[in-house]
Amino acid sequence: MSPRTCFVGAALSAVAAALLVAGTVWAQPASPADSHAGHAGHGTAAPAASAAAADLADGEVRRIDREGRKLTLRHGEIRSLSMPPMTMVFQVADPAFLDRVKVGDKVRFRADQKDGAYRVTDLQPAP
Ligand SMILES: [Cu+2]
Repeated sequence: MSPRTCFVGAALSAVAAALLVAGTVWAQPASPADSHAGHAGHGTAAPAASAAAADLADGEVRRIDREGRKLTLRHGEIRSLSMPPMTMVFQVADPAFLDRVKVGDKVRFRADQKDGAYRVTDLQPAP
């Protein structure tokens, strides 16, 4: 009686072990596939989001030149222009931008390069 019970117990634990192994084997291909899908999702979502965010650079207003229609900004990286953080003078596409901000304001802005000069094409208060 006792050996038989033992055998059944061993058989059960063998089955359990097999299921455990099977479960592991089953789980193995599933989780890389899942994380892959997760990465793929990130891969499509992140560039779109960062492309939109990359357009807008961070800046802080250092100087406003209304007559010259210029704005001095200390800015973070401007990816669209491949420009590292620095303080520099920008022309503004619309002089009205200069009325929206004051020295010391944190802003988000878009800039392009036209005829060798850098120009702010969009300016908004930083969120
Ligand atoms: Cu710059």
